[in-house]
Amino acid sequence: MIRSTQDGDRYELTDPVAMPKAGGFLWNQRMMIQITCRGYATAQFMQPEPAKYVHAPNLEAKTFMQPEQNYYAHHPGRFVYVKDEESKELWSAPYEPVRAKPDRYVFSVGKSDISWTVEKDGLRLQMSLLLPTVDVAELWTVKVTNISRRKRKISVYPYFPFGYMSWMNQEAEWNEELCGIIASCKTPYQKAEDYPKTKFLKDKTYFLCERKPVAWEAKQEAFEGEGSLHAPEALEGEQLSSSDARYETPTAAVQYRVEIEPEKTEEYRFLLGPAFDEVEVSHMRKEYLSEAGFAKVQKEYEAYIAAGSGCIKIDTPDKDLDNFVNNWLPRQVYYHGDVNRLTTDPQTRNYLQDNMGMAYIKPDVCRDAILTAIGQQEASGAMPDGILLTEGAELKYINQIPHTDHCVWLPIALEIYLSETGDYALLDKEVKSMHGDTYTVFERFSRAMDWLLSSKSRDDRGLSYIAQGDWCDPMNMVGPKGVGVSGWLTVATAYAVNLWAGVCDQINDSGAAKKYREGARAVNESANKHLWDGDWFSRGITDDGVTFGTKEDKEGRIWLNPQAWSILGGAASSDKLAKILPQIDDQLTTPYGILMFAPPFTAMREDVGRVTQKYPGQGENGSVYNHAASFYAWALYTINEEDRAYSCLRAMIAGPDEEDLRARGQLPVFIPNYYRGGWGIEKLHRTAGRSSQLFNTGTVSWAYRCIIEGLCGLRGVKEGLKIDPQLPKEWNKIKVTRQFRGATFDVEVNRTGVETVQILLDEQKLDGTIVKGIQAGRTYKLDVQIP
Ligand code: CEZ
Repeated sequence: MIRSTQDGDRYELTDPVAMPKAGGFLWNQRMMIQITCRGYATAQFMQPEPAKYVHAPNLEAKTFMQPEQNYYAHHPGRFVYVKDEESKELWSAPYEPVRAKPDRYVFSVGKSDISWTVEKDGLRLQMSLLLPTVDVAELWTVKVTNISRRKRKISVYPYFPFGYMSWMNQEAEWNEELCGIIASCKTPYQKAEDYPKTKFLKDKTYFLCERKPVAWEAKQEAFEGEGSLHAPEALEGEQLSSSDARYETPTAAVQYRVEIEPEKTEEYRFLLGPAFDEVEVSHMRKEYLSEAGFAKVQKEYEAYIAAGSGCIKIDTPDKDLDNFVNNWLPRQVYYHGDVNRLTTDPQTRNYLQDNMGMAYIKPDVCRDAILTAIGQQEASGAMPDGILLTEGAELKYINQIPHTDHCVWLPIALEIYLSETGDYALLDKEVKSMHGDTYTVFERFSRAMDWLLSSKSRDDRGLSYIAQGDWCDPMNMVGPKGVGVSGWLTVATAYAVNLWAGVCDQINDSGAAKKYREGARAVNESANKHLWDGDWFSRGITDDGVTFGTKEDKEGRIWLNPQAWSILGGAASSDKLAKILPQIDDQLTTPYGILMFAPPFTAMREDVGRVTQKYPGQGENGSVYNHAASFYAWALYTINEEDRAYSCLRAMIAGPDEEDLRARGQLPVFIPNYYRGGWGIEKLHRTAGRSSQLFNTGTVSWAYRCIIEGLCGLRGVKEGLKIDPQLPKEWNKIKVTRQFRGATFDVEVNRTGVETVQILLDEQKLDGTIVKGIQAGRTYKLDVQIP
């Protein structure tokens, strides 16, 4: 049903029915597209706010990317109908809208293109999608090959519906000069003050054909007629009616009538995208719509993706893990760090975590992001809810709701950046904020930590206020009165402040280090005093003084985050750890990963908030929320729990067995933000494991870190590279190639009878476990023996 090819850099699905929502995604800095194996697509571009050039057929609400999106017959998609002009038989590729069973079907997701091969009744149809690196456009190739032994008379109809573009003004028509269908609209608005913003929007959508078709439809109604998408009326006749759309739903369908000899192929190229005016359309056509133009884009885009191929290649007993880590995980990290989920105001925590992963791919991007973020630090030392990335950007949606955790992510991102680069000079850089004050990076971080420790952020007991949310966005009703506290944020504060103390140590500021360590110690003491529930840490205390996430709770009894971060921040002593870990094994572990909490809520808890209203087992309501699981995996590596860490990480990747793949419904080409929980719960068990299909997730930076610094144990420290592999017990050997500070490390790790880790560096015994004095450009050979 699925297979990987060529060193795992493509995944192929050979059945359009087994995993209907499985898909792939491509992006560049101005757009992204997610497309399913059956041809449904969701695309958006930045102008600079996210916008669409292809729409749903009804009025759409503007929102962030949704999990488990539903697809329906008229959902935007990219399709090609094929009609046998002799038998009048009709089918379509990739699979929708006709849903005729193909004789052969391959959906193939590559890192820089997505393609399909569909065979039916002696014809082979190939479709493939490319994106340019900078411009917003889809480059489509469609090839039809006669694989039967007789000459065939067929019509080929690419069908790229535009949807309901606007309730104010929309139309579409064939443009002879541009050789394509051009649709135009006015982006709807109501406030007069919004008019200037709409003036320069790309309100045209074009579908251009390299080869002129015999006919077309620009009006959706004319295409479907009294038929349906399974059998559009327009395809019954000999020729499409060459309609236009005048305040009617626009579409793009074109017809090629061809006679093909056996073994012959007809090849077509198309361009789909948004434009401001016809001049721009014409420019896009010249630039891209040719064989040479496509070939150039393919090369450039491959190079763009290759620039994000990361810093590690592994060869382990787990080949599926290798495929994922060597090809797909860095790609997903790169996507996050390069385009910030295509928002102009990413949530501060997302921005910092998405960019911290870039420390392994393009460290300068991480550095710039840290500077951009602290350039928006408030005068109090607090961090805002979102980081504004373009001029005129505003804090929207969730960023208008006060969350109290944003400072925590600063030292986390910084630590990773410093480990990877050793660039401690960054700390001395002066940063003038958007509010006008100037401090060095060091001072800004200290101010952020001071804020976390101050009485503005903590109550008399020393616990951290939650306001209307912490890392868990929808936990919005624990502390709206300003009293409720977050158990997670309390232990996370200790982690952040401790990390910062560690940085202070590295620059020999022992006074500051002492102060912050003492701060963290006090926080941990408060956590232990007020949040320890006997076998685990509770999740918080509400405005009304009710502690939740405790043994007494029937729902939301044990939460993963307070446990994971009590390990990271030091609140959990070894006695407590010995109690916590088995509880996580028993209560939170499922075949699809570790749950964010359990059991899921089945009814609103007004003192916790809308997280309890999400569908049980979905989203933050007790799913395998991979972001939370990735914190836990990292925490496990910090205490040498390599087996638990590996299984936690491994469960984030769909497959390899078929049953698992079917349950998840997703190809192992990205980690989704969640897999449904509810495993073992009567009404929820059937859907347990199902993927959200949402590739926007803070998980990936942490997962990549876990592989590099945890599993492979190749972690940067100020003086060099520290070697401390943590292979799962059943593994005896791995090979790794690691890029680090400009040098290459070829590493072989073997489990032998040694008592402590033994390291040979270029065949010489290494003193200790740190390779120092690394020279960029050199290749080092490391032979590591582990107990
Ligand atoms: O959003 C993510 C956030 O982008 O959820 C995480 C949070 O840490 C990330 O910053 C955990 O809450 O209900 C909501 O508002 C949700 O919280 C979503 O917005 C959620 C989505 O899954 C987006 O990817």
